[in-house]
Amino acid sequence: MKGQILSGFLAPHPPHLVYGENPPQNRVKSTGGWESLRWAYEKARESIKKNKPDVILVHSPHWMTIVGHHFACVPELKGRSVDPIFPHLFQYDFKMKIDTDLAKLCCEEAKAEGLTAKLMQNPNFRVDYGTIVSLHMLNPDWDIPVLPISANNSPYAFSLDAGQEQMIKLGQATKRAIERRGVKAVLAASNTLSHLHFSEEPNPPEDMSREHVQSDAQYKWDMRVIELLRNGKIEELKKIYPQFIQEAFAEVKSGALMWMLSALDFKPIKADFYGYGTVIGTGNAVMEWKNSAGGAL
Ligand code: 2X7
Ligand code: FE2
Repeated sequence: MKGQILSGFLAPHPPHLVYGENPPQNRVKSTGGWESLRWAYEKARESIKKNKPDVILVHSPHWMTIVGHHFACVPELKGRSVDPIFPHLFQYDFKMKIDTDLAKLCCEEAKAEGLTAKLMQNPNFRVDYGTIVSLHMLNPDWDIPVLPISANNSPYAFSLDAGQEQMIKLGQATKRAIERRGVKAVLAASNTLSHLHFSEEPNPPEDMSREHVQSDAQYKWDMRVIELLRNGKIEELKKIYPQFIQEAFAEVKSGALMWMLSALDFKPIKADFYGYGTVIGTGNAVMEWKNSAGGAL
């Protein structure tokens, strides 16, 4: 059977969301916080439980690779992941099953697109917090195999255009690999929108009286982008993307959103908006693109 992408998610990864939730895997405990975003993720969790995908693929900016696009290819990875910037918020004991057959097909298809691609086969690899936070927030039961994909550094080291072009090819390669593997897949674009944040943290970090947008300009950018995405205006989004990235310092520069939209063939799907919230001033939206809404299923 030909595989298919059931849906794609914009699944931001501030470690504060896991910290605020207090799951048993996180050694650091909080009194809560960032509820609007955490409750937005509850809607994503419900959708995943309902659709029962075989695999969740995640593209994270915090697994950055300089040479090529890497695919995790070890049957199980486990260990403790600590956020290098917020180690007091995130010390997470992870354990994940990986669809290694899909990793191999993704790597093959990425090479067929002319990309440099590699399998990551180090059994002691410490998975980055971006991958883990998005996956935990989407499926805290960890009962669905996953496929972590690295963010190649080209949008930063080379140029935005060349970098995004690579993400578009990576998206197409990912789609073909899923079809060949014959699985029902969900894609997670692990990205914050506006990304300038405060340099001082309140005590405790979950003091929500101190949480707000970093600037009105950033907020306006986020709303403009979300409005386009809610209305399926992908071609218009592409036009303003460079300016958004530059002016809002948007984390989507690292490629996850472009990868996901490309895998969905840039269909004008009206994304379901589950919620928006700031984390230390950055703008974060949880959204879902149901592939069936674009007439593909
Ligand atoms: O990695 C992040 C992020 N993207 C946004 C906010 C806070 C922390 O970490
Ligand atoms: Fe980040």
